[in-house]
Amino acid sequence: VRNSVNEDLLQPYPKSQRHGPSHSHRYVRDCQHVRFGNVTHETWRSSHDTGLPMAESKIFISAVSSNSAKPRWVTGHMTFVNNPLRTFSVLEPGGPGGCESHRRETVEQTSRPKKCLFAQNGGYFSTKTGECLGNVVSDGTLVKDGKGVQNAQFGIKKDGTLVFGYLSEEEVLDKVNPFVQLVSGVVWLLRNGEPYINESIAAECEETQETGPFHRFVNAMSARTAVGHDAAGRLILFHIDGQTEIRGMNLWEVAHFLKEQGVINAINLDGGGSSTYVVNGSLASYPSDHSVSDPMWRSARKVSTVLCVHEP
Ligand code: M6P
Repeated sequence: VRNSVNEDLLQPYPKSQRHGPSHSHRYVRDCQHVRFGNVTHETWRSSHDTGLPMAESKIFISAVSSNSAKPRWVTGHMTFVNNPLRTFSVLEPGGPGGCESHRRETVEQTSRPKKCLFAQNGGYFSTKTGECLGNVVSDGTLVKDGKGVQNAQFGIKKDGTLVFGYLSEEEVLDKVNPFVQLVSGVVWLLRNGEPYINESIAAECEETQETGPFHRFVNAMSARTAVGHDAAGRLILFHIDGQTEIRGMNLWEVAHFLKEQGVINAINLDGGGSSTYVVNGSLASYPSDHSVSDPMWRSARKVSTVLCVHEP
């Protein structure tokens, strides 16, 4: 999500799509490859070994080479979370009630009262109104109902199952094994270990022409964040620094990077100037937004929901 210049480049929601799905869940289900049957999401049992440290944060500086160009250096973090049912929360901006009041807050501010050891920005929001977009379930409470929006979702169910993909409204509102955490992204990056970007473009986007804003959103180099899981059922938070069209990765590069690191399913979350990584309440990334008073300095953007790793 960007502020002013080139407003649409990292804004994945065309105006017509900001208040609901462009396709019905039925469409998403019917148009996917037959090998997936009727199921439009993937599930994985989360790790719940309490003997392991709750999480590990790793820093990388990696070369990304796209075809002919000189390799670019990209910096970021991967956070590996054990027992995510107990140690991971989706937080509303600025605390409970933040989605209802369309609040925006820095990741540092949102993460402090909850004592998050690691935190990063999460879901998309309206840059005009501050509204949390899509579905949000925070610690067992549905605080934002996306009304069947067909964007890539990540959630954890009450029994610890990790869920990635497209959900019907009934699945979002399931009472038998309800979601205890749920957040909406844009683009399902990896499905069962393979890039699912072209399928996501078809499922999430009404712009079918090659040069539409959604393709620009996917192909733009930028700061990015994502959430996924590995074979052990660890939750994996991904963050990279960047600057839209200058530094960072496009979504294909993110998907390949995650695949190489053993990630099985992953969805893309808000990026660009929103991309922020916080350790113990302090900024640990290089945000791309320029300070308003002097563009020499960079400042962390006030964002919407936060992914938080905390003590059980
Ligand atoms: C605007 C300004 C810049 C910022 C850019 C980021 O141009 O606020 O300081 O770097 O937006 O936009 P995005 O989030 O799309 O990367």
